[in-house]
Amino acid sequence: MATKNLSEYDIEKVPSARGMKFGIVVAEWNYEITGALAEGAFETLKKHGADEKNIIVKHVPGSFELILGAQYMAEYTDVDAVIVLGCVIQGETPHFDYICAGVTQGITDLNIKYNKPFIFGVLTTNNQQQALDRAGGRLGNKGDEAAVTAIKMVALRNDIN
Ligand code: RBF
Repeated sequence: MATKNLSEYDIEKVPSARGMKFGIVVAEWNYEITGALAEGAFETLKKHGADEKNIIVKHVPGSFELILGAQYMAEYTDVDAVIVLGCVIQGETPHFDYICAGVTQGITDLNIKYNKPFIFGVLTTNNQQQALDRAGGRLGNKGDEAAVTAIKMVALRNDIN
């Protein structure tokens, strides 16, 4: 598992997010964690120039529903990128492998289907402490990292297009 601080990045290498539109889909399961991821993502997008009114935040029950929630976002809004945020903790579920595999493949497929960035901000950890560490704790916030990734991918599209 990565041990780098997820909130540390080279600020010089992050393009401006001015004018970009983002969707954030947040799983309610383990909300203590996913709410913190969402806050991190939202604040990081704003920090880099995104307008609050260009960030749509929607919630789904669990990580498994992130796939369809993200598809709705792409289908029914004009966002440039979708960030999905969830937290699956191994100790709490025998479903762990199934949920993780389903979400990973589902989100991967959406990138190709829509030719649009769907950013994978799902923590898959062995226990709650590891998740807390990555949701604004000792190892930063995966939401921050997901937001920076979304900005970079939209900028890449704008650059090539
Ligand atoms: N959703 C999560 O986002 N994280 C979890 O750790 C998680 N654990 C689950 C454990 C069990 C036993 C079940 C049945 C569901 C779990 N889910 C979890 C919810 C799942 O993503 C989905 O919302 C439900 O399975 C839909 O009924």
